[in-house]
Amino acid sequence: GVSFNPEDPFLLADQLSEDERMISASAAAFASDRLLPRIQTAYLDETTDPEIFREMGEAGLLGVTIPEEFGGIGASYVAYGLVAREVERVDSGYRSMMSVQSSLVMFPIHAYGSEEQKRKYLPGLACGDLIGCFGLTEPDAGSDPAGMKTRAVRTDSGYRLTGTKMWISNSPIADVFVVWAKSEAHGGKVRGFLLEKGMKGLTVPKIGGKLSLRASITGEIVMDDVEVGEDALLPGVEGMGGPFGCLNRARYGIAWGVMGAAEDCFQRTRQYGLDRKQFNRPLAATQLYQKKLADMQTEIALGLQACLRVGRLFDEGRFAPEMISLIKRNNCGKALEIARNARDMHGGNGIQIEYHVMRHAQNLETVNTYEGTHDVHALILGRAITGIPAFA
Ligand code: TGC
Ligand code: FAD
Repeated sequence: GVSFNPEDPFLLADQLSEDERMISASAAAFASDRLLPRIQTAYLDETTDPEIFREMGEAGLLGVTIPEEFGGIGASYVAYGLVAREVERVDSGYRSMMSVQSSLVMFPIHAYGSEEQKRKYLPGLACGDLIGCFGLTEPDAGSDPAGMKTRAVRTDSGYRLTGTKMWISNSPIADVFVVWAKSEAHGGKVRGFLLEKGMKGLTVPKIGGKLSLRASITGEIVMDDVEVGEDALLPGVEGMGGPFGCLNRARYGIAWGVMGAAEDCFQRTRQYGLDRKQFNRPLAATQLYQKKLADMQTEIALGLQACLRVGRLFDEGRFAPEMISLIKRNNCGKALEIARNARDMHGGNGIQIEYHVMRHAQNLETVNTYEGTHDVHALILGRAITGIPAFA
């Protein structure tokens, strides 16, 4: 037999390739050396250091699935998930910065872009010299992005874009904008456009006052007759399948990422329970505390194993979007519950920044909502189960 490892109950590490283990270890080292020391101040002050992108790029953490010729490392989707898990162990906001750049900006440029667009943007995005953002959501189109109002109309030399995108991660500090709009010239179908910082008519106000994900900057993308050339159009995709193809990847990464946040909560709570005494014994000696730890460990072990399974299917090209809805929904909901319990199990200390658990819980409120809310993913699964779409 083997001895049971409470931090890796199903021997997940055994199921990874040598490359995947190496990438995971280097992401873990980066997260603890470079991200952890900054997070408390960044979170309290609601500041995002744009330099983090360059540091992530240097560490090889941006666009890991993108081929080497464009600056990536051509790694597996399992490796990408492992990176998300390690980064989110520190903070969901840092993982957000990484996953938007990798899955929502580099992926569509690589998958739907022209050769010229790939050469122009991907290497800079991979090394973090360029920061990207992804504009799908609008003030009146969140869960129903097909209801977007942003329009592209043809001009002599390209397109003119008008509309407002809302809740956009990275937008105030972005150099490259992947924006989705209904294009008159394409029968009103949704098309992707690449905008650049400084274009006339383009403004990116920051959304302040967030009580969640405070280390990741969020803003709007306001397009007031922004004129772009024909070369700004992503030629390779038409319709909502374009943005959804990106979301599949980001949602998959989030399913791994939130398990990292949950693991951090679990490990901190286990240690706290061993150290803290009440009634002359460690909290961890009580049945209730142990039961809660066992519940946490169980959900994390099951959640990670499910991520690995979907990741392998992803790498084999055998995934269905519903599989991703299942793990995104389950793992976000479970991680949020774990973080809230961890907060409770820390007593009064649990509300303090130094104990980390309440920050995770606050962050996970956002993660449970973005990239398709918990309930929207239930409806995606419900449609697959019954054959009846219940959205509208
Ligand atoms: P529906 O009729 O289902 O589909 C329309 C077209 O899209 C195709 N499609 C997909 N393709 C690939 N992958 C998927 N997952 C796809 N889902 C749908 C579908 O085949 C169809 O294609 P075609 O060619 O037949 O037209 O569309 P619907 O409008 O009824 O969709 C409903 C619903 C609820 C499923 C969808 O709208 C949805 O997923 N809503 C949630 C919105 C969302 O997730 N937004 C995320 C914004 S980005 C973000 O939050 C970034 S945060 C990042 C960070 O900081 O980490
Ligand atoms: P709504 O769609 O208005 O939903 C409100 C509530 O109604 C939810 O509980 C929802 O589940 C429920 N609901 C909605 N429709 C139904 C239905 N048919 N049946 C039952 N219940 C329903 N978007 C981007 O494009 N790019 C980004 O980079 C990005 N980053 C983000 C960063 C942060 C910090 C946040 C908070 C959001 C970000 N988003 C981004 C937007 C995010 O994807 C949306 O917030 C999300 O899709 C939900 O949309 P909404 O906020 O409009 O909520």
